[in-house]
Amino acid sequence: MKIVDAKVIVTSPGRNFVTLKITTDDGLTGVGDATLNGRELAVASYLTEHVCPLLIGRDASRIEDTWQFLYRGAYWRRGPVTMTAIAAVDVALWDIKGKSAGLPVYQLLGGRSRDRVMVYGHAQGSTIEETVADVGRFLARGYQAVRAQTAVPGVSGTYGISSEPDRYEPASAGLPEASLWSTQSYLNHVPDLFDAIRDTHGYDFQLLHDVHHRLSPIEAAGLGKAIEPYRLFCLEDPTPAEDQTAFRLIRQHTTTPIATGEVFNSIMDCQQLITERLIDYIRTTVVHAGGITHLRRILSLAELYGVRSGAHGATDLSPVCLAAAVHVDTAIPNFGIQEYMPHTDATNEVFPHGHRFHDGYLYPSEEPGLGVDIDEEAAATYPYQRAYLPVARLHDGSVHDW
Ligand code: GCO
Ligand code: MG
Repeated sequence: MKIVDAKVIVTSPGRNFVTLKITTDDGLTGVGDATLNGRELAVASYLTEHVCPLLIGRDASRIEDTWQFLYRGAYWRRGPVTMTAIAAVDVALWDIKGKSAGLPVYQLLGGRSRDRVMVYGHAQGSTIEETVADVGRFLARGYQAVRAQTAVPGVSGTYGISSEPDRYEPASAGLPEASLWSTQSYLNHVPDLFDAIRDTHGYDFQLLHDVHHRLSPIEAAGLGKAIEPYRLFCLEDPTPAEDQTAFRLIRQHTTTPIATGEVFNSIMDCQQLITERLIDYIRTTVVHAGGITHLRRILSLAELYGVRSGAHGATDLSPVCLAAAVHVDTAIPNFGIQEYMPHTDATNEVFPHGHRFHDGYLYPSEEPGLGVDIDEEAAATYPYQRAYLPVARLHDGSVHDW
């Protein structure tokens, strides 16, 4: 089973996606998500110029060897661009292996550890009252877990708040938008949000919140401590994630569970966080952490230390990534939760898929392989549009952390 073609498809059905499609000499195809939000063409070019030529003629069944070849065999390791490209190859090869075996990918990973995958949806609002009402909408639809974000007074364009129901778009076309950030306003405001949510909806569901890496370790420790009474499922990305020792300080002060890692691309990025038990949920994903092969290694290490999965699943992770994520979530023993922001109709048209959402849970496709494809004709009707995530600045004009 030799690889005869590897092509990169860039499409923008409402937002940019990069997809790798691999074809074998016996006519099987596999797809892998290669989308790196705001840096899409860097991965497309890494694949086209440097990786695809290496794939032609290789045995498509040698997933592990191909991973080792692309990672260990290259002098320059790690980094989001490289690891997203390797992930795309890896996932496409798992898709092909599933198709050649006639089995859905979760069966290749050891079969079901669970019947369904709990997800969290995104409640949001421009005021606390609006967000509380939005949480109610999710609960009424059967969600077991809801992430709640609210606009911060005096912080124009708070990230993650949009007028669209159920989702927000993380990037916008053109050059990066400037958004204002005030830690003081945020910390003064956000505990009232959890208070109002628990007061209105009680404690019989999981509540989550994302800080988007905006706090210092001691600010995060204080927030975690202040919101302990509201019993969050997890507080996500309290501080810039690459500073692993910062989490020691947070841990010393609070029992609020901590999730981080959506920006990580290697097991080295989270080794200390896991082995020192500094976090509770690891948010690494198939697309940004080296594919199913590498993500499984991270999750196996995490299992040993009682850390559970909490995979990133915003709309910039394509339905190809989500399909793969649901297979992994279904199979692993230490699943925690899966983020879920539904894609637009245009995106779903470009990526027909068999995984399904129902009543607060995702179910994997039962088709052989990943159970997702790319409709190349539809994809071609949505040309790439340069887009960026916003950049946060403080009142004095200086750039702040993401
Ligand atoms: C989340 C996120 C997203 C990311 C975005 C980056 O938890 O869903 O933080 O909003 O910022 O996916 O590309
Ligand atoms: Mg996040």
